[in-house]
Amino acid sequence: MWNYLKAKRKGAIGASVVFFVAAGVASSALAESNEEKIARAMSAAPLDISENATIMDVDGTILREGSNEWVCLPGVGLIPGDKHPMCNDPVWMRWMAAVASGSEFSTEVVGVSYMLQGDAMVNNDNPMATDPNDGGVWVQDGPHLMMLFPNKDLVANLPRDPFVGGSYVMWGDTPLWHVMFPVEAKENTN
Ligand SMILES: [Cu+2]
Repeated sequence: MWNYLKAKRKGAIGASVVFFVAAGVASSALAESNEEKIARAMSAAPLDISENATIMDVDGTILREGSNEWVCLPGVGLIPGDKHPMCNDPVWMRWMAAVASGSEFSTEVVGVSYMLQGDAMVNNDNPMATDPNDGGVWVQDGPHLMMLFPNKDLVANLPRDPFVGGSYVMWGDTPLWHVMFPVEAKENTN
C-alpha cells in the first residue's frame, strides 16, 4: 500500500516534469518567487504562529528560518503542484515524513495543523484515490484545522461523513487517519 502510494506520487511528479519539458516552457518563467511562496505559506495559520514559523518549500528547501516550533509550507508536498498552504506542529511534520517514506506513524500526544486557505479535493476514505468520479465520497474543505490523536478510541464519537456538519474523521480506516475541523460551511458536492 505504501509503495503503491509512493509510486503513484512519483509517477505524477515525473509526468508533470515531462509536460513542462515537452511544452518547451522555461521553468524560470513559471517559477514563483520565494516571497510569494512565503506569503502563501504564512496565510495558512494565524499570524502569531506563522510570523515566527520556519517556512519550508514543498521539496524541503528552507525558505526562511523560524524561531518557534511550527513549519509552514506553500502547498501540500505529498500532492504534486498543490498550492494549499499548511502550518504544521512537530507531530504533523512527523506524520508528513512517515507518509512520504511509507513508514508507520504513531504519536503519544496530539498534533495540530492549520489549513486556513482550504485543502485539495480528496476521497475521504481512500488517500490513494485519484479519480473524483470513482463513486467514493470526495470532499474539498475550506478553512480548517486538522488534528492527530494517539489512538482512534479518542475519536470514536466523531462522524466519518464529511458533510454531516462539524468535525469528522478523514481516512478513518487507514494509518493516515486524522480529524478535520472545518471552520466554514461547505456544500455536499457528491
Ligand atoms: Cu487539511
